[in-house]
Order: sequence, then structure tokens, then C-alpha cells
Amino acid sequence: ANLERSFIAVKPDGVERGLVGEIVRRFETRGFKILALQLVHPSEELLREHYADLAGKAFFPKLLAYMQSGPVAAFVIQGKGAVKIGRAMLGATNPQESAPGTIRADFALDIGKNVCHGSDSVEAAEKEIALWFGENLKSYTRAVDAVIYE
Ligand code: DAT
Ligand code: MG
Repeated sequence: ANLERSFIAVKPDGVERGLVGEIVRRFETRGFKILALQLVHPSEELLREHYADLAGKAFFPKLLAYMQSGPVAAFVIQGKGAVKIGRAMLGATNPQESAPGTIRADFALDIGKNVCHGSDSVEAAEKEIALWFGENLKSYTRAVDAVIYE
């Protein structure tokens, strides 16, 4: 139950603006375990797979260019409710509609520069983790989990 995983990424605008530490910190202090962490220069092929469900959208070419405009800080969080809580912490896709206190509300204004990504389902998370990090992520134990979980 505490082993759910989500794929989170700080997009190139977030990396350039120096938000990687702040965004990773929010997930760490919430209690999630960081399982993997890497700066990636994603290929077009990887992004077409990552965003396969959006391939028909008018903004798709712009999205591909945006995601290749610089490195992406990709990471994996593990913990209770990782997918749903991860999405809640990012905020609504359009920062104009994101609730205050969410990452997108606190650091973004435009939907096309919304700073971060998070998996939208457990199945998507599995797919995205495998795509960005490969199949065999190594886990580790933390003594602090005994304090975070009842
Ligand atoms: P999310 O990233 O919240 O899961 P999504 O999967 O629907 O949202 O879209 C992926 C990204 O594509 C999103 O973070 C920003 C961009 N995007 C989505 N809708 C857009 C739109 N209407 N105009 C421009 N960019 C858009
Ligand atoms: Mg999405």
C-alpha cells in the first residue's frame, strides 16, 4: 500500500528557473521516498511515447519543442497515494486554474509553461517510469518510514 509509485518531472522551464530543488523538496518533505532522480535530455521518440495520448492535439508540436528546449529533471516518488497526491501537489494543468499552494499555482502562469509533470494513473506511472528509467528500479529502506506511516 505504501509502495505506489509516480513519475514526476520538472520541465525545462522549471530547470532553467532553478526550481528543481524546491519541487523535489516538496515531495521529500511530504514523506515520499525518492527512488530515482536524473537530468534527461529527452529524445523526440521518448516524448512521442510519453505523450502518445496527446498526439492528435493542435498543441502537440509545441509541446514536443517545449519539452526539448532543455533538460528535464525526472524523478520517481514512492509512497501512499503517490499518483493522486502527486497530481494534487502539481495542481491543475492550466496554472490559471491551479489552487494556491500547488506547484503550478506557486510557480507558473501559462498552460504551455506549466513547470512540471506527474503521472495521471497507476498504469501511466508504470509506463512512464519504465520509459524514463527502465524496468528495474532499485528500492531501499528508510528508518523514517516507521515515523511517517502508522
Ligand atoms: P497534465 O500535464 O496536467 O497531465 P495533459 O496530460 O492533458 O496535462 O497535457 C500534457 C501537457 O500538455 C500539459 O502539462 C501542458 C500541455 N497542454 C495541455 N493542454 C494544453 C493546451 N490546451 N494548450 C497548450 N498546452 C497544453
Ligand atoms: Mg498528462
